[in-house]
Amino acid sequence: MTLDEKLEGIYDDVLRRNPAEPEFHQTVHDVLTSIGPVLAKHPDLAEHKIIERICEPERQIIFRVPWQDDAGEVHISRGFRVEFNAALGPYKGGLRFHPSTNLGVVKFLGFEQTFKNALTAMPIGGGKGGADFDPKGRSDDEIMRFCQSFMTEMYRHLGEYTDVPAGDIGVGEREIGYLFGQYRRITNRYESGVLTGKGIGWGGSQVRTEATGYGTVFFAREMLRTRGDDLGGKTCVVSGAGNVAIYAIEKLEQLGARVIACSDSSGAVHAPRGIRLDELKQVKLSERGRIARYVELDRDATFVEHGNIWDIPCDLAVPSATQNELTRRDAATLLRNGCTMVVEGANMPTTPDAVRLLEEAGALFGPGKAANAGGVATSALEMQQNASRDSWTFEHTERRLESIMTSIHRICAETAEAYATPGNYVCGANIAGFLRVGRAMVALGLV
Ligand code: NDP
Ligand code: 2IT
Repeated sequence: MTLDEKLEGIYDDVLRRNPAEPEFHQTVHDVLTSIGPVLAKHPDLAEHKIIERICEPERQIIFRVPWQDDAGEVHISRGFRVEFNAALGPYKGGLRFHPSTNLGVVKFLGFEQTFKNALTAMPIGGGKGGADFDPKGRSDDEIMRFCQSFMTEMYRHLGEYTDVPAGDIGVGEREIGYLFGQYRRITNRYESGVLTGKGIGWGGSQVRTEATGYGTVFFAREMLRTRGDDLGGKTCVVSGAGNVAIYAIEKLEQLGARVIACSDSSGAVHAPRGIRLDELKQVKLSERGRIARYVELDRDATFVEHGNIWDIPCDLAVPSATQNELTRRDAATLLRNGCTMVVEGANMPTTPDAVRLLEEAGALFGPGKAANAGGVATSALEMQQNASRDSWTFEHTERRLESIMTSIHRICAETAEAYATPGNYVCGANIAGFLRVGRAMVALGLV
């Protein structure tokens, strides 16, 4: 899609100042494409150069993370924290441990996070971090040493009022525990609100583990409701088999849908009678194994090595693994096979040309910055419980999550309507997020 002349100039500047960061370029382009009509209605935002400022992270931190493996060999990883925007609250966003992590990836995630967090209407700014460390095959001791070394540098940039990380790919409760332990030791402060995704016994919140997957499904349910439809009997394909995928599958099954496939980076599992969650959790959460092992526990399922999960016919696709995992070709296959809806559990999993194809075909499309915001929203609920030294029940917390997802859906739908793109959740999410951050930036002055 084309940008008007002014936005084109801003985008060219972003390209020039951030070379070789294709994922960051992609997310900026996505937002700029939506916000043209906003500037016409709100000239003050243009006057204060809000777009130019929003595209420039407030602070970018890159650091060396030395660590030793179990054999005593020394490794040097690279750590990142991009503190993108704190107009609405402390920087907030996850940490990713994956070998593909680089500055451009962290910036794309931090940019998305800024808009996503605004959509939750909670007091959280946007940030993201991580390292190019590959946790696959590493022992528990190696993971702990890595987390301790990472935090030994990062602690100085964090604080419950400053910057509050959580998990993302390769970072879950175990890693948050080691990171929190090291932060507590270095600072000598039991500052619970400095990290979210903690364990229930030491300051964590009920439902945070489930929140991203559950929230994505609540969002999908709201989208279907606009067409007088529901999830009952829908056939679904969920890519990935990590935190987001597992709990998306759980909630889809609870709401009467049938999930027939999931995956990891080694291939896809096809279970026409429905994925069995206990077995999937056993393989991925308890054993930390590869997805091929699942078919040993479910004889009705088949494993397709390096198989493309989007070749499996479904009504609803929920990409929940990583960025750009669903291409235009995949979207064409999905549509040909009768798929009418794609909802993003992951961050930016659908390529721009795939999104366009889905929109042109009239399929429902739920962008990640709205659909997967339940994770970070529940992180904000965790911060709220930590600040008041309280802990809520599962039922209460899940009701809060449900109502937040309903509100996010409503603001996206209403904003899309107000800006003459009814049903377009990409425009709705980008504009609503931009307006919330932009107005706060104007109010806080030129800082
Ligand atoms: P996990 O590490 O728990 O799981 C990631 C899953 O995706 C694994 O099955 C992994 O397979 C697969 N995967 C990761 N990278 C790749 C890759 N490059 N190619 C193919 N498969 C890949 O992470 P999460 O479930 O937490 O995160 C999944 C997505 O959801 C990410 O985009 C993340 O940013 C996003 N997200 C996460 C939130 C959270 O609260 N955790 C909140 C909102 C969004 P393998 O094990 O083989 O690598
Ligand atoms: O992408 C995301 O929203 C996350 N990884 C969760 C961030 C958080 O702070 O809970």
